[in-house]
Amino acid sequence: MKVTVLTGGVGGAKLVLGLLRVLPADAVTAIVNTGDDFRHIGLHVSPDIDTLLYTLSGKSNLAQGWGRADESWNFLESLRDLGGPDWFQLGDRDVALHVLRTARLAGGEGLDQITADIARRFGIGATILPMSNDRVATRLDTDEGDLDFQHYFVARRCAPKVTRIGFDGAETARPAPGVIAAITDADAVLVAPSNPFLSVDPLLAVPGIRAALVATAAPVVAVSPIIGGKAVKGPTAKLMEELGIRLANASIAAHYGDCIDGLIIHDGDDAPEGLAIARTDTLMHDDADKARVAQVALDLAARIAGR
Ligand code: FO1
Repeated sequence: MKVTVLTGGVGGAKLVLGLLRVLPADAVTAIVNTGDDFRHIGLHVSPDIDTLLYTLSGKSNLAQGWGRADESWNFLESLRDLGGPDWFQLGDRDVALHVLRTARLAGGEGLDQITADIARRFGIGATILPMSNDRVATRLDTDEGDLDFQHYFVARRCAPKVTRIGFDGAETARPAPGVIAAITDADAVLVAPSNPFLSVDPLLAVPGIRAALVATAAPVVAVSPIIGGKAVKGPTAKLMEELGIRLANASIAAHYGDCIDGLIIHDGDDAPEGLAIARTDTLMHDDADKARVAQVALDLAARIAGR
């Protein structure tokens, strides 16, 4: 049984963690959004990859939702004292990963190779693939002008009103090695309950990924990010309203269209027509919740495949 997950940040990492409780690690591949990546004080930051690396290795700062647990902030304090930017916080332990990644990229290695090495060092058995080794940058047209993702998300706390989302570089980006095969050769493909517009759309914008989802013989099951008629965290609800999209599972199903065959929805929420549905409590608080949501998604995939 091989399962591939398309994922963004925290919500996706929880689903992958759940899968690792019900499947052997070598059966799981995560294809990760890199549209949030940017350069900050000369360092290459890959937030969604790092959220997955830290979550799967038990190093993540759960309270903060990003970065490492057990962190210290000497680098940031010194940077601030020197007049450097402190709006984007890099902890001391986190900086080590950023310095190494940046140096290895400058030496000509691919983000995929570097990520695989760090995953191995962290003792992670699952395969973690960036969606692309090429630069794809999520940008937002807002009432405050054109913003890159981190300036919108962190510096401006998602306050600007968004009129359009674009993915710079996507047209010419190539899927990272192994990405298309991971979709084509999987027994099931899951789309994590990450923000469909900010975290999953960058993946779908990389030429070949959407087509692979449509063409794969594997059932493709998305987990809806809507819980109790609301978006559980982050800017999803505000963004959907600004883009004129109703906050409903029907909108999520319509947005993914023929990319998905099934949708996992939260108990009591609206059930879109025209695709296979399974219900569960999709709020993933503890490890048992994560395993349950993962299992419900796998069961729906098996039902769609007639297994
Ligand atoms: N998010 C914040 O809200 N504030 C930060 O200062 C911040 C720093 C940061 C450093 C490294 C990293 O990998 C992630 C970081 N994040 C921070 C999270 C990140 O901006 C977003 O959560 C993701 O891009 C959205 O998935």
